[in-house]
Amino acid sequence: MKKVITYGTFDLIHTGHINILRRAKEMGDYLIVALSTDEFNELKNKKAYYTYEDRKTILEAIKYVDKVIPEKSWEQKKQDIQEYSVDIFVMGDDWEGKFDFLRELCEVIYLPRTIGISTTKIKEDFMRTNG
Ligand code: C2G
Repeated sequence: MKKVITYGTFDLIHTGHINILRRAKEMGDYLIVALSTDEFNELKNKKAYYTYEDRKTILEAIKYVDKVIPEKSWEQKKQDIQEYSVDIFVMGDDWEGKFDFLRELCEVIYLPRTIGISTTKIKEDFMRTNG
């Protein structure tokens, strides 16, 4: 069984997230999503609208997602890959090159981001029309 992993905040789920989850799943048989906790989001200077639990519930309802684990630190990726016997690590290409050190453990693939959509844009558009 080929196992794939990806990481992120996945707040206000949108088609950019769905596209990368679908493409990541298509690369294997089992997709793990390491979901940034609320505390880790603070380290990323991100304030998610939904709590970790709500973002986890939403992700678990997506057919491409087989397992959701917490992302608590920048340093856990090697351990996760070994613990879950991951074959492929996938991230959007805004992270191009940042995780190449994982190539000693698994395949590392950066996928093109979906243009024109982001959680930040959703929030800004909403504020502009409803602010
Ligand atoms: N993404 C995408 N297209 C978009 C928006 C996001 O392909 N229009 C991808 C990102 O490239 C990322 C994933 O969706 O691979 C999740 O995006 P975020 O929730 O913004 O994740 P991020 O904050 O980049 O967290 O340790 C890694 C970090 O936790 C990544």
